[in-house]
Amino acid sequence: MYAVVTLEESEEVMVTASNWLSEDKKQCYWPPYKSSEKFIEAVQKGLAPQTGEKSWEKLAVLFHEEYGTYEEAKEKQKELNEQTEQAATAVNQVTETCPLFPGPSLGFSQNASGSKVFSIAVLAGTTLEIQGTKRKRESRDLNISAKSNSEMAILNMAKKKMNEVNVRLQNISSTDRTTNELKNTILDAIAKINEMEKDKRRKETIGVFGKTGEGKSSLLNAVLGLEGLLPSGSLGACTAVITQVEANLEDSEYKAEIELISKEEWEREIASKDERTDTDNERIIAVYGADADKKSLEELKKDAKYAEIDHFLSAGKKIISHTEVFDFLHDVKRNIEQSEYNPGGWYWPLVKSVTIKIPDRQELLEHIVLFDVPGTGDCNKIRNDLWKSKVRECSSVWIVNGINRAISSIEPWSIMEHCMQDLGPGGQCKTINFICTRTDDINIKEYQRSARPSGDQFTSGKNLKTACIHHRNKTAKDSVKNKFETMKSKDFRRFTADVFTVSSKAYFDADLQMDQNETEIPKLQDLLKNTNKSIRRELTRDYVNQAKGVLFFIQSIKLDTNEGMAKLKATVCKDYYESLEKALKELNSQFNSHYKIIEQCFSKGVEKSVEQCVSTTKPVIASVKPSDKTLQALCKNKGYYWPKNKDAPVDLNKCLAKHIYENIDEEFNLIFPVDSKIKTGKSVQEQIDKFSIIQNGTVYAPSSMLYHIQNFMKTEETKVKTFLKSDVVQRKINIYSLIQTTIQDQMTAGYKKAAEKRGLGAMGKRETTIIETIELLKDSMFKDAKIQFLKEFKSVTNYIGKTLKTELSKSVERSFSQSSKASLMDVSTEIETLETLSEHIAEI
Ligand SMILES: Nc1nc2c(ncn2[C@@H]2O[C@H](COP(=O)(O)OP(=O)(O)OP(=O)(O)O)[C@@H](O)[C@H]2O)c(=O)[nH]1
Ligand SMILES: [Mg+2]
Repeated sequence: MYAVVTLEESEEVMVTASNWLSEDKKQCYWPPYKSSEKFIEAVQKGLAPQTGEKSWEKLAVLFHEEYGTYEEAKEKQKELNEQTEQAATAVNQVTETCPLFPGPSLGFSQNASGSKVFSIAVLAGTTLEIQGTKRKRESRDLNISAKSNSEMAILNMAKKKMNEVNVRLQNISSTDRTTNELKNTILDAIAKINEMEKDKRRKETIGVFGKTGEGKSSLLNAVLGLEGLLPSGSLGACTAVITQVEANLEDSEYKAEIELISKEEWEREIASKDERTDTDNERIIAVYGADADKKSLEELKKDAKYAEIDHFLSAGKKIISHTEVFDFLHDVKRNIEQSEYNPGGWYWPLVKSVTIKIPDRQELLEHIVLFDVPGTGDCNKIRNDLWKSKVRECSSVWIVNGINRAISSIEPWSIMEHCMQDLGPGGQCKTINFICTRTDDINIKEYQRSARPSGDQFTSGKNLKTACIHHRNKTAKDSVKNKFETMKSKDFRRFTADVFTVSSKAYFDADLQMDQNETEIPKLQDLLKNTNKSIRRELTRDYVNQAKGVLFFIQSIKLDTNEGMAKLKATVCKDYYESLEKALKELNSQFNSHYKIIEQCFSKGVEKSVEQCVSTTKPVIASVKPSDKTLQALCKNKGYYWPKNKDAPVDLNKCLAKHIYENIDEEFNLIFPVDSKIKTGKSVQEQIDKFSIIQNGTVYAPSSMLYHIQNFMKTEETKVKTFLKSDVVQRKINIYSLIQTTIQDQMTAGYKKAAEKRGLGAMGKRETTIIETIELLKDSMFKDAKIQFLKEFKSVTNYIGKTLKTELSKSVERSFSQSSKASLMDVSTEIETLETLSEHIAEI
């Protein structure tokens, strides 16, 4: 067996043989070897202590854990060392702003001005003279002022404290069953919060949208500092598949996970030669080669290429992995790129989704997912659905457009208009950034002629070019901001918006002689870094809160020694339950009044929909009429189709839901604002924030058991509220989407019937069938949407109440039911440390 310990004197984390540990695991025999090889050999062999001529020292240690294999123990050692290093890195980042301060190696002290300063020992310049025994270290005490950016240091400090508590708990040996049960409950709780902290799934999604060729992929490459990571469109090529980019936090490989459509889906799409749209034909040519579009499915099946593609699709999923970007791009390209060249070698039509994971970009991508969304044009049912669901996932959107046409082009704005429902009430988007690309691309003479910039700065040479670029950047920024302000859509103004003027090309190309900051790529990188930091801060806050909860719980046990305490506890416990019931009642009544308001709005929407749905839908169908294949595709796709080269898709279900949206959106946004920080006075989040079972004004002496129980309850409340916060967002997206899905479900049979119309006058027959279906269903369809929507609304509010009730009842029960009469351990200093960490995390 092997043990992982921290040497108390040097704070070095080491792997030792378990048989070198004393019984209480507080000391460890240490061999006198100078060579590290010899030391490792002794550990691996588990040499008996005092073997050899020289005597072995006994060192004070902090025991962590034991493992069956040496490798497992080394893994743990690595993990603990990484935690210390991260703390050191975070602290080093603030050394320039923080003066060196002599203080205790861990803990808090007062600085000259009397404010609290958190100081942490950073070990530097370690030199091993004799393996493990004498370490010369320079120990620097560094201060983290309350304002400094040190969430990593705070997290690591909290983790270290909890680690120590864990070790102390494990070392408690008792024959008392209750004590052992308590001990295990607490150990479980610590293990859970450590798991939670390791959970890297908390992500913010940024969707990058824009017309084809405007520079989205190039922009992402520049922001990630990886030229050529995503294929960018030279030689008429462009991105054809929604590509998700995230960090590879596991190893140093570039990885692509490519999910393919099924063989059946592909065959269905290309089956009927006569019904293929231009897009279908384009896909067939890309996969099988020139003229393949002229062949029927049976004819295609005779080609060797068909068997190759059949085999390719049978895998279902494809993984590509390389250590070099260049090799990676080479292999990934044909799966996500579309090109008119070399028809017959491209896989993009067969790809459902692609996730690219890149190493060494933790600072930029740790908690961020970027979506490179292809410019409009391609469409199939699977990807249309994917497109919608991806839009709903975005917490931020970057609209990319060439600076030359930043204002004049209407595409990005119409994409935005089209997405508004899925970004706002139906999604979770908080920010829209407009990114004007290709700022380096300027014809000076032309620009001077058209823009007529005036002033002394327009001299000659490089300065003239720079001046023109700056002038154009500023003009574009002002104009886009202006457009944001004057956008008619009220919905648009709900988002936080900013404008960037970037050059992805100049970021990599020094010959273009643009200062890196002038390219504004660093600004976007900062945006990502800050998002990561704020998520790390949230995770740290959650960790510290939950760690405090565990400590308060431990401390309340220690103080549960008084004879008269049982009575008092019973009374206070009853108070908590009563308070919980009261708070739930209040919450329920708030939710009921929300329900009534939204029900009224919905009813108005239903009324208007019944009256006007036919006249609202007719012009939309008429807009696709010129091409019969488009109308047919629309019917085959359950009322949704994105014709090639159109700015936005045709969406009949959305159009049918229009009057409902008009009537409910405002109220819905007040109840579920996209940003939970926005106070609307009506938001569900505000009701959850307000919810508390702790009576205002009840103050206990800081050393009393009830004080610790109260604090434990506070941390439990915060924990359940944090959990609900992200859950509520997902559920509200679901509520909203029910409007369209209910309409779509009801209309599906009608769409199918319309798609089946053939022969002379099929176009008119399809149109008539759709209109007849709407006429037939209008009295039930919208009402049904209302029923589904309100049912889900009720279910969400019930769920919130139920979760608060269940979780907090459990917490009250846990804190009052334990009946240990013996003290478990004293963690008052740890509580003090974590309280101060809490204050710090609240301030940064
Ligand atoms: N001069 C200049 N050219 C750029 C810049 N960014 C992109 N380009 C060029 O613009 C073309 C299109 O760039 P992409 O990044 O492929 O555009 P995209 O928006 O991803 O296009 P799709 O994938 O079709 O949606 C390429 O030839 C790029 O080299 C820039 O900052 N300056
Ligand atoms: Mg692209």
